[in-house]
Amino acid sequence: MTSDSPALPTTHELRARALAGLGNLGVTVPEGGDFHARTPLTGENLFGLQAATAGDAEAAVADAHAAFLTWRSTPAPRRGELVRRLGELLREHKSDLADLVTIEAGKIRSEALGEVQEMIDICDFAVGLSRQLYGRTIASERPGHRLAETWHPLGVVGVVSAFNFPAAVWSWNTAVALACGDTVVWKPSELTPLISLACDHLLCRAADEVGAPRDVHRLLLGDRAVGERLVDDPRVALVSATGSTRMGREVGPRVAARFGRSLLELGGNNAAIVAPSADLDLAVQGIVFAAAGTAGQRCTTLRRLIVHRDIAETLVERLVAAYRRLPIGDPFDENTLVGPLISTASLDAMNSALARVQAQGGKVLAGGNRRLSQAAPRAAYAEPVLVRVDEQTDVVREETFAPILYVLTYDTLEEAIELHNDVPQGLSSSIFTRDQQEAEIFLSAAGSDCGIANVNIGTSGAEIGGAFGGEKETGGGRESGSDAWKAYMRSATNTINYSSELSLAQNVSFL
Ligand code: UN1
Repeated sequence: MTSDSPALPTTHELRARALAGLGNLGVTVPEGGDFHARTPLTGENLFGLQAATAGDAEAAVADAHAAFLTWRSTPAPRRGELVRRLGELLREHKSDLADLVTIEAGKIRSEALGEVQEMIDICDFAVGLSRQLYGRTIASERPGHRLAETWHPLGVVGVVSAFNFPAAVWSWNTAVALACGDTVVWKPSELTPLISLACDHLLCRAADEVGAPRDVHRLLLGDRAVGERLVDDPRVALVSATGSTRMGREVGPRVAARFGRSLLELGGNNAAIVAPSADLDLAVQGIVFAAAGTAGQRCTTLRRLIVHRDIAETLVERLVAAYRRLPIGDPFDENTLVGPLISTASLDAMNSALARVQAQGGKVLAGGNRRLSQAAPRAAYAEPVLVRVDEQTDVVREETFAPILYVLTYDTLEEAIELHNDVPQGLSSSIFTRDQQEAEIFLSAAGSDCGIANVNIGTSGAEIGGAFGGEKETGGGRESGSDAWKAYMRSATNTINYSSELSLAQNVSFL
């Protein structure tokens, strides 16, 4: 079904806006190839770019490895100066960077600016981190001995990122990896080359300005084959990959087969429990942002709502009203809250999930229509959809990367937590309640099994200060804040004998 058409900028206008933004950033676009930058706002191509060849990938890893040999011995606080300069440049160019995020990923202005802010925040964090790469000193069992732990850089980090956070997820990895003394080769999503060129350019500029080796960062635009080279190259010490569980299932074993490390941020199927005591005003706002924000295309998007039977009718009524009022359309329009899906393939996946869940007894309560603009038939604007389901069928247990929120009901908290955890993914979760006991049970070992568990706030929109990542098929990785930096370093345990005796541990005597 289709509904009224949104007024949209033309591809020509978007091309001009992208070129103006790139111009302000000082980026020269390597136009002319058959690797296309495109925009989901109209679904059309913007320019042809040059993709990296196998030879480019080989050279990028070799150069980044050579740079690593210098960078690893640069004092960490000096390395932090590079990240500080990057943060300053991101602040200066916030608006142009946000434009590119909107043009390529379709985010509304406020979320696109938020994405750049997330980059600035992680730079600030990593600058501080560059003076806090602490190891422990451990009490030795032997007299005249000291036992200590030292953290060293790992090597080249291969960053494979997704379209939905085309810049922020790169920055979580890159700012932290650089502070830790690693160098980075980045393979961004094929769907977001322009923002990638802009980030790479600002980082190269920062490197020149602070006198860091230029090859601390290399960008490889290209398709899956380019990413595969990073996965299989033994010089790439860590592969940090964000994407689908299907992708992670291939990357993880391939990297492990060569004894490399991987850090995986894969699919989520995030749920919120809404208890009878919940503040419903707060819950409705939190739910609608988490489920319909970013057109349902965050890993942290709320996909399942588990509502207590006593309040289900009231809450659903309020959600239906909120869904009917959601402004959908041009993400550059200040009033829009829901921009386009990334592609018509995403819309097809959404429609197919909806058809399947309806065949399994699901009832659409609001939304679900395509908004078609005659001027942009290749764009995929869709109404976020609320679907009532009686049980957690296979469709509900899958991650469909689109704004579908399944609503389930429960009677006891135990049952709610069981439903909550009964999916293969384990990224983010939340409970809306005013009952402290319920909140604490949800946060306890017997509660949510996710890497992120929140109270009275939605599942999406995490701050950079905490570690970000999830369990089960989400892949187990932790990025961003807290001590996620340890994934980008290796530790060495040092035993130092400052006595004049050779004493053996475990009271062993020899000679
Ligand atoms: C992602 O969707 O890949 O917590 C990352 C959030 C954002 C990051 C999402 N800070 O929603």
